[in-house]
Amino acid sequence: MLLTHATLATMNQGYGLIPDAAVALEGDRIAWAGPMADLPAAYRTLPEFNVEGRLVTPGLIDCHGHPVYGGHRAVEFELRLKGASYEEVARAGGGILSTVTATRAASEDQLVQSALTRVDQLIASGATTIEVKSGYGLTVADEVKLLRAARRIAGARSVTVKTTHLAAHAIPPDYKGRNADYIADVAIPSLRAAHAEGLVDAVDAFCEGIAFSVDELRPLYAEAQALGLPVKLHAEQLSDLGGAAFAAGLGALSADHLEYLSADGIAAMAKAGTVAVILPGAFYTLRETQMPPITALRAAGVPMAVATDVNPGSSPLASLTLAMNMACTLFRMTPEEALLGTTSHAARALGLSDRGRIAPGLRADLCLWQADHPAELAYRIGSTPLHTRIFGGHLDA
Ligand code: DI6
Ligand code: FE
Repeated sequence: MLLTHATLATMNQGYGLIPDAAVALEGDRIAWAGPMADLPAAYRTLPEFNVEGRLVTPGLIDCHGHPVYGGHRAVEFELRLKGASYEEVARAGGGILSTVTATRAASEDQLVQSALTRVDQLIASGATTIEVKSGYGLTVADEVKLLRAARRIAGARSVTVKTTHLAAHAIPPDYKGRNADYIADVAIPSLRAAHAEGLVDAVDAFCEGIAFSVDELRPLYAEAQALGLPVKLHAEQLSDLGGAAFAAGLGALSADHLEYLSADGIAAMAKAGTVAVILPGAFYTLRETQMPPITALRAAGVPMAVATDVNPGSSPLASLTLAMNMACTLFRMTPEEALLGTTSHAARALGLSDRGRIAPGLRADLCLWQADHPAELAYRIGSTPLHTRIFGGHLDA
C-alpha cells in the first residue's frame, strides 16, 4: 500500500513533520516515508490510498494500563467525593481489594469480555499497542488467570498486548501486616508460574505506604532479573519512598506516576535512561494537588511517556487522546511532548524498538486523523478525531 498526500508526523525528533508526504508499506513494515516529490520509482506502482492531506502518525501506544478486572468502583467514587481519601478507602478494605473480590469471582472468559469493552475504547482513541497489568487476583491462581485473560485480548482484537505481572499491587486481608510473607508466598510463585506459561513480558509493583516498600520488593525484583524479565515500578504516586531511584538502579524500563519524585530520583532516572510515565488520569481522579516535576524531568533529559493507567479506582480513563489533553492542561506538557509520550517514548517504556515512529523497517502501525496539525490530538477534549487505523500494514475496520 502507498499512502499519498499525507501530513506526516513521523515523531523522529519532535513531531518530525513532513507536509504532502507519502508512506510506502510492504507486508507489516514501513518501507519508505518522505516528501511525495522524493518518492522512489519502485514504490509508485503500489496500490494508492490518497489520504487527502490528513494527519498520519504512528499508532498510539498506551504503556501503562490495568484494563482486566471485575466489577467497578463507582460507589468508591461517591465516597471520595464526600471527603474520604483514596488511602482511607484502601485502609478500610475498599479500594483495590474490593476489585480483587470481584476479579476472583469472575471467570477468565468474563474477564476477557469486560476488558474488551475498555480495550475497544482505547483502540477507538488510536491505540495500536497496549500494556495490560495483572494485580487484581493476589493469589497464584488468580494472577495467572488474569494474565491468561490479558494474552487472549491480543487474539480477539488487532492490537499488540504487552503483559505485566503486578502481583505486588496490594496486600490481601489474609496477609495483612505480613508483606514479606505475601511476596515470598504469592508474588514470587505467581511470577514463576506465569512466566513458565509465557504470560509475562515485564514485572511491576506498587511502591507506596498502602502497598510495598523498596526493601519488601527487593526479593521479587531479584527474581524478575534472574528470569531475565524487564522491570518497572509504580513509584512516588502518593508519597516519596525512593522507588524511582530503586527502579532506575535496576535499569528499569520506566518509573510511573512520580508526583512526589525527588531530585535524587530524577538524577537516577536520567543516568539509567528510565522513562518517566506520566499518568494524569490518576492525578485528576484523585484530585491530587502535587504535580509531577515535569520541568525538572525535561531539564534532566528524562524521556516522558503519557498513559491512561486505565483502572477501576484511580483512573477510569480509556482514552489516550484525553490523557494527552490532561497531560498538557494539568501538567503543562507541550502537545509535542504529549504525542511523543504516546508514541516513541511509550514504545521505549515497553522495551519496543520496532514502533512508535514512522521510519523504514518499523512496524506499519499508523493512525490517520481527521486533523491537519498534530497539536489537535491533545487539544480536543473528549472527542477523538481518529479517521482510520492501519495495523501491521492492514486497514483496520
Ligand atoms: N496505582 C494506581 O493508580 C492503580 N494501581 C496503582 O498501583 C490504581 C488501582 C486501583 O485503584 O484499582
Ligand atoms: Fe497503575
